[in-house]
Amino acid sequence: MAISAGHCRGHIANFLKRACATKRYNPRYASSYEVVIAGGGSGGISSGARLARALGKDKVAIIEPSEMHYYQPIWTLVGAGCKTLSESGKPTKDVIPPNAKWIKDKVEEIDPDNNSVTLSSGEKVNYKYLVCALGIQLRFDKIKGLPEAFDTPGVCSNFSAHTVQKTFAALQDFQSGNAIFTFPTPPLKCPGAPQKIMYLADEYFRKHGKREKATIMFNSAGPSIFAVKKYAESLNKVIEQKDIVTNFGINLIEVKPDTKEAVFQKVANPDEFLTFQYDLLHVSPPMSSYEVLKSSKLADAAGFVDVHKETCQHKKYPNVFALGDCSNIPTSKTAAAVACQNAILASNLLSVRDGGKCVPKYDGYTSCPLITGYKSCIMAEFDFDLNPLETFPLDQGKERRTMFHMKADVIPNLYWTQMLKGRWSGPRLFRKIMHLGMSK
Ligand code: FAD
Ligand code: UQ1
Repeated sequence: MAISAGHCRGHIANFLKRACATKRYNPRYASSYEVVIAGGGSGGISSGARLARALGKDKVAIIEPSEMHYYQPIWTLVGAGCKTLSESGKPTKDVIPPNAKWIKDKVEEIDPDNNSVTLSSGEKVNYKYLVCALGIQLRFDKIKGLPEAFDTPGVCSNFSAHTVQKTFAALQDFQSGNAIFTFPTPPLKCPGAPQKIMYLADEYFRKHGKREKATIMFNSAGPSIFAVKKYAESLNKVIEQKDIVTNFGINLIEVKPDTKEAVFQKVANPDEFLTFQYDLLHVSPPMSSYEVLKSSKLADAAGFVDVHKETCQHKKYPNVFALGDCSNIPTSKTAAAVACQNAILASNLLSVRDGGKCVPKYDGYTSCPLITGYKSCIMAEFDFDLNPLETFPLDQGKERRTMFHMKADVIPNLYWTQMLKGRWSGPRLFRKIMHLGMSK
């Protein structure tokens, strides 16, 4: 069949019409910003606030699909019944920095060779600088039977806004039997969170006269209670005092809600399985990087954004930066780490923009306020080498009431009023003052 020029033009016109209908190929639907931030959680908002302040109106766009911004660290206390889910969040519109533009959509594709990202709507957003702050993905779906088990009593998780309120209900409903708290194979955010809720459950059961009828178990895929020796020693004492059973090196792989059984696989011997009856099951799920990162050229072999650990700058794309849970910075994934990283990232990005260099400043500071009861907390703070890097001139390896108030009241306030406004860079300055300049 002969193909005429008119025939071809018709096809092209039809193709363009269809493409425009989906916005995907229509240049009218491409926008451009000096800085694009993928993700409006702790890292995206705090670094966005600094960059938008420095660069002025509409130079910074933050791409975030959620209507609500949550302060996840307080979910431990929501699960324990002493804070509410609604007080853990604020509408995203209220935390977007004044000079920044909120793009309420999801990043579907990142193309660092062409300095653009594509949204779910099909729209392209071009950038000069990209900040990746996408967080880490919860993989409840990786545990057979778990998504369905969440619809049954006693199965809960502090890790998500959808499941955290079930935790307190499970503590209240529990009468006797096994209360199991799991810890997954890394990576995970806040590696202290799986055990904090267990200590709170212990105290709750004691207060309500049901501790003697309970066996509390920490079933962990890890080899020990905590990676930093100083805090592990303190936590082992807490575990002994509270009469908690620990089973290390076992990983939750299946939940059978009909028979109330949890199946674990031995990490060292994957052919061996252990099944426990549960009356309460608190699950800390496995986690992974998001597909959008895994499939991009920004990822390392594990799927996390491959950045220099002391500068937050990408190893191959100098106009790309990352912070927080989506980065491969080898420190414990926490909001406390993000507090330091957001300041370092912003000053390095602005320096590169002005033709300067990145300054290697980040020492890996991270913190895990290890709540051990309704009024006690061990304030763990440490660096890349797992050496304690403590703010206060007292032994932070001890359980303290003051540290509980820091965690429950002072730090949340610091987060909302300072960190999200780009005015909190972590406690380094306080540490120096309190140690009379003798600390790192
Ligand atoms: P997030 O704050 O999770 O933000 C990521 C954002 O990216 C989200 O808003 C998400 O909607 C968005 N996003 C995802 N995919 C896309 C996409 N495709 N396109 C656009 N946007 C997208 N930290 C502490 O410091 N101390 C603690 O005591 C503590 N306790 C914790 C307890 C629990 C139960 C949990 C769950 C976390 C805790 N954390 C704690 C960890 C802390 O909350 C995280 O480390 C921190 O929020 C990381 O910030 P982020 O910006 O990297 O990720
Ligand atoms: C911190 O700076 C921070 O960011 C706001 C947290 O996020 C939740 C923390 O948990 C901690 C512990 C810190 C460190 C601050 C102090 C005062 C020790």
